[in-house]
Amino acid sequence: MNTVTALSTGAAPFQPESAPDYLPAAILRELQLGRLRSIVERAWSAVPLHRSRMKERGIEPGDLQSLEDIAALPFTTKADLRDTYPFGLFASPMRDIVRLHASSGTTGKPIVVAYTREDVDVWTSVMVRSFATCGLHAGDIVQNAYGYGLFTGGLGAHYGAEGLGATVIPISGGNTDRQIMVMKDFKVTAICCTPSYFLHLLDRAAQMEVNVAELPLRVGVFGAEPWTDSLRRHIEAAAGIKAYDIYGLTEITGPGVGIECVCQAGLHIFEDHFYPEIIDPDTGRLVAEGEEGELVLTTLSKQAMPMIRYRTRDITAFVPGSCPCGRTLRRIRRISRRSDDMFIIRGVNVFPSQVETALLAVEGMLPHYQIILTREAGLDQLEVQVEVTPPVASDRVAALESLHNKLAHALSQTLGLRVKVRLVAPQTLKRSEGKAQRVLDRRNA
Ligand code: DLL
Repeated sequence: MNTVTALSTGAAPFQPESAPDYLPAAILRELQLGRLRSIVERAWSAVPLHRSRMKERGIEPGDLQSLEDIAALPFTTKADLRDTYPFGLFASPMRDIVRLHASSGTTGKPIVVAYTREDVDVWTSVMVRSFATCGLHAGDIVQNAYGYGLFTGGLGAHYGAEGLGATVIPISGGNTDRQIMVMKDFKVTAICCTPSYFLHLLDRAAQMEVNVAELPLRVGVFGAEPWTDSLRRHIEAAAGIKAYDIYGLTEITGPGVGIECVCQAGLHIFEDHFYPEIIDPDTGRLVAEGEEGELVLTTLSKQAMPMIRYRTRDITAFVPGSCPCGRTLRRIRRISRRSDDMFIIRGVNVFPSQVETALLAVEGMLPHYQIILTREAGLDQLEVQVEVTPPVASDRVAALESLHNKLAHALSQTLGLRVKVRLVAPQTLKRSEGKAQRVLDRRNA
């Protein structure tokens, strides 16, 4: 038995879609260069922002002679998506676009991404490869508790698990008691959700006197938010499963940019579709191999919305050397944190600036606020404390209550999350002497 077979968790047959995972490096690089050239050509000819940025740098698609030349291309940022909202970075006409997804922007508006039929197929294939990488196969019963909707988690995992030939339970997020009933009664063997939601499921299962470790569940595919190796160990021990880290982002495709294999020694990036670089976030230059920095991704095959050198703001490092699983795809370490102020609550991305925009649109609020993150029964909670103007502070209780409800509604509409609100009197919140510390993260306190 060779190493690959030995590591592929016994029952898992080789998944034909996974062949590109094992390409010799030289062939992979050649494939990447060919795809890079054509995607840059597409971005240049179809997207004015990409063309003007390249022109500013005096570079044309034909200048790309080697993969290293990618460093001459300009970066794309979340601000570019905001400034071209909603469809300004699309490279395909709407009649060729079969799907739109969206994720939080830095203010009230989301960022919008598009997929052609071919893009959905590529996304499905990287999700099939993701599941195969962590040992899932036809015959598995997959409880997909990522949210369905504009968030990419639900549909991404759904298409991938179906493509693999597994049985999908499209239960989406929430309704924890029903999740536990389904997990038990449907003999679920794999679950997909955020690691924090799985913790909550475990807590609730214990209260319901269900011992998850005794169920057929054997694999968890967890992502959409940062988590640690210690949390993995805790989950694996408590649930009697193997827990794998899956990474992705809406701007690039959704989940399926990279995932851990059974060695659990870094996330393999599906480099035939996503070209990774790691840069120093301050200088924009590549860091030395193995050093930590910001992950930058270029989509090598996306038709509807090519992304050139997208600055993810996610901090990681390449894992040096080759993986015992036999895949030649490079690996990154788990995402440890972000280089901006975005935080993630129950898998939903939140920027403090979104909170600010929403609360200042409500009359009677002062721009003094504090965001407090806590964890109750394994579930993340977000509370916004905000000072009200003096006339409001001296208002009747009924008026305050209606204002409270109005703000809570405005915030949940903007963020797509239930938010606790506490109105406080003027001059209550601590003032900062330097950078305001808007977010108090007490989740691990
Ligand atoms: O979270 C896509 C996804 C869905 C990934 C399901 C994995 C599983 P967005 O909502 O656009 O997309 O959020 C992307 O979430 O830039 C990271 O900051 C963070 N993130 C995603 N996966 C991980 C992970 C989806 N495994 C943003 N570890 C990214 C740490 C993660 N952070």
